[in-house]
Amino acid sequence: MNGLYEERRIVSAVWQPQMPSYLSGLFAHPGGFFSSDASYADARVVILGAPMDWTTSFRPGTRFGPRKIREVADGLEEYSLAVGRSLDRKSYVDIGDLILPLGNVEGSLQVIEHAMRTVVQDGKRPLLLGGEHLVSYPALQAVVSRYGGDLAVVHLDAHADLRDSFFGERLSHATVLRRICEIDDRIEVYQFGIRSGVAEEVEYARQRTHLFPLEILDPMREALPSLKGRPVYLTFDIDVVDPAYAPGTGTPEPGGCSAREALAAVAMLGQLDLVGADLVEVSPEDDPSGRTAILAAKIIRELLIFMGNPVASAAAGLAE
Ligand SMILES: [Mn+2]
Repeated sequence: MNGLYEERRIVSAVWQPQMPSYLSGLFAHPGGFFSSDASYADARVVILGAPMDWTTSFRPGTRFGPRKIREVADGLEEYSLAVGRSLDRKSYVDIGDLILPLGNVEGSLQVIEHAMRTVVQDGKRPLLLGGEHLVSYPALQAVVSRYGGDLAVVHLDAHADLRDSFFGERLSHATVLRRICEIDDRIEVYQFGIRSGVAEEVEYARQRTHLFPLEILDPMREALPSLKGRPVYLTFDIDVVDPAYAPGTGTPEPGGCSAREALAAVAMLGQLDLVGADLVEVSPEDDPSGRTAILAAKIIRELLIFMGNPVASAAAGLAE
């Protein structure tokens, strides 16, 4: 540690996110991920939390994800050996968690979309902390409103999330990628690491997405070069990682990648123009060790380095 730990705590006690008035009424819990030095006006990347778990089908608890990820981030260094670069604390700001109407799915999605749309229209790159995976749907609605059909979506997950409905609900964390596909027919969706789904989803994927089952690194090496130069949105479900490394999630699925492979995958994404990203499904109550949230925080750190500074991507190949 380099003295930063104490500095962070002091800063987070007095720090104000300096949100513009058109956003400030939407947020509770001031942010403070890695104690950024930027104001909202100056930041290139904007971190925000969506503490929602209203449609979680198995173990609830992802509403506590954003808070836990911030808490454990205090234990990480600012420098990434995989990237060969430090966080630029002037490049990002953490504006805290959205105030969402408890149990109200559509109302919550509206709040998330409004906040994300505002951030994107302000020319910034959002980094959304879930929450359950359904939060990615309004996030993508907002991002598509700016980038249109040229957008590609990279989806890392144990689950295909392509059902048309789940227990009668069209808005569910089990249908979220299906809803995203429906926003605009031109959006290309690349799914990696998928190891759970039903036949209906695989059939839909054949028609509509690029689905790569089980593995992440080899298919990413194959598919990502074609995405260079295009705007890319990343949706990272922590349950793509094996429950041995990331037990703190609501619907764990054995047979996933290691933490190291997940970080190597993130490093590869640094080659792309990430215009927005989310990290979802961290459920701290299921993991007293905290390792899931620590992995999530490290992934966020790497994403911040890439998204905060486009030059950083040049070093990304090192980590493969
Ligand atoms: Mn999942």
